[in-house]
Amino acid sequence: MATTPKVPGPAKSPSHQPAQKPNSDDGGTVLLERRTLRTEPPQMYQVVLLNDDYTPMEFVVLVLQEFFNKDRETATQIMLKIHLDGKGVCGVYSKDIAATKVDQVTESALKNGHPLQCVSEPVE
Ligand code: TYC
Repeated sequence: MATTPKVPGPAKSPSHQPAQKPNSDDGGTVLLERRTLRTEPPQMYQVVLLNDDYTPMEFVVLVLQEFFNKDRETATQIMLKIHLDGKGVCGVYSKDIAATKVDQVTESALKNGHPLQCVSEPVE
């Protein structure tokens, strides 16, 4: 069975480079351009802590150290930012890791009897 050489078709999504026709000259030569398919980077998610009136500041600092790997000074700064602004970003992760962080923080808060709220949201 005869096989036809495959020529890349036009780009199907904006993640591809713009489609171009094969270049040709008048001498019967056809140049096929090699095109690189680019993969979009994965959507990232920021994990956000919300302020409330009851969770102790010290507990929030410990959460930031334990689950978000912040040193004590950075954790304290983030906690104070949340306290003043109402919310603050603790870290940016892939979807699964962000969901796990939310679960870990929520479980720890519940276990310790604090109403601390933690959510994740897509970046941008
Ligand atoms: N506002 C709390 C207090 O005054 C402290 C706090 C900070 C609570 C950050 C939650 O995400 C939070 N004890």
